[in-house]
Amino acid sequence: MDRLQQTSLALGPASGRFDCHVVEPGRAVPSLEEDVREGLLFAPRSLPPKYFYDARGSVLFDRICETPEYYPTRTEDALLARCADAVIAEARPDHVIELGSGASRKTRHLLDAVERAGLRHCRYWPFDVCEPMLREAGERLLARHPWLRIDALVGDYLAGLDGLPRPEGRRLFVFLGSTIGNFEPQQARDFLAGLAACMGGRDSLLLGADRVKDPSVLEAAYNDAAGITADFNLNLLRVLNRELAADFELGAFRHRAVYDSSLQRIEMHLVSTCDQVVKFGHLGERLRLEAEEPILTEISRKFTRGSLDQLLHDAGLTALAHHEPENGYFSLIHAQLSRVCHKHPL
Ligand code: SAH
Ligand code: AVI
Repeated sequence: MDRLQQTSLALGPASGRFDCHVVEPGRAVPSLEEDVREGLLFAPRSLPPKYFYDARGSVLFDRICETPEYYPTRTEDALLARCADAVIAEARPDHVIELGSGASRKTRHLLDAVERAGLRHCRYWPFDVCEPMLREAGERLLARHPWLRIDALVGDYLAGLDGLPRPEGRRLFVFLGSTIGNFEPQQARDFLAGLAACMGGRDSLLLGADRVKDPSVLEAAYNDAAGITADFNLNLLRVLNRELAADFELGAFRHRAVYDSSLQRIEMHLVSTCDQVVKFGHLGERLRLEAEEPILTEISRKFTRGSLDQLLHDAGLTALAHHEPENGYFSLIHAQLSRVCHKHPL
């Protein structure tokens, strides 16, 4: 806990069971201002997806998960319900550490399984960039699991994982939702290798990853009829307006999400609908956009069983179990360090 700084706590009755800590960055990461200067002011324009997740963006993502088109959450939820007992029986965790935990809704299956396995001493450590969502999710989980203790971690996992707590005992790391797909290939390998470097021989990782499938299913998932994904995408411009005193007109942009079959990824853009100039008050900069000019706001890579095995292998991890539904829409992989896997199974 030495590298963690504790923040004040505003939870009600369950406050004795909830703490919130700031995870100090292990290495410097670009600020929003730097990302805008590097990525947005010059074509091809792009921004990292982490800026979606202010309080409003996190709620919008939670609503995306409820849309009929966005199958990943429902599919992973059903898979977890089915395999949580097996994962917990194998991992026997003293700590569950979840990266990019968001609303932690699917995590309830793991915590239910922890309870059924009689491991009520197990602590939950959700790690996310969005503190309001950590607190809201924490309240919900504490109400559901009266035995649970939560140590929420606020920070940016792209700043490295060295600042993560290293509590004694067996740790189950969890990275759900196919958030790994929002990383470029090298970034995904480095991220998982960094995670592997934090793991000991008795620790394991549960990784959720979306699979390659019919492009029409994929494109529908990122173009829901109710327009919630479009709102989520446009929310990025609200973040820029608020944080950098920019003057983006949200009505002058259109949401676009298309599947690139050769790169096996959804690409999400904000497209300027006219020639326009946007001012950044805090930067003293102007952004000139032509009609139809795109800003890449997110990639969402889709995997095959083979590409997932390769990714894990490159990061020094080996699958202990690979869970998937009959239609092969999603993978949940329980993995361990490769160097201990053959010698000492969990
Ligand atoms: N795991 C949840 C949420 C997925 S959405 C699920 O499966 O439904 C992605 C989550 O990752 C969001 O909660 C977002 O706030 C968080 N996130 C994105 N970039 C992050 C970063 N760089 N550091 C920490 N958390 C991040
Ligand atoms: C968090 N992440 C895995 C989501 C995805 O599917 O790539 C984010 C998202 N973007 C639009 N819809 C959902």
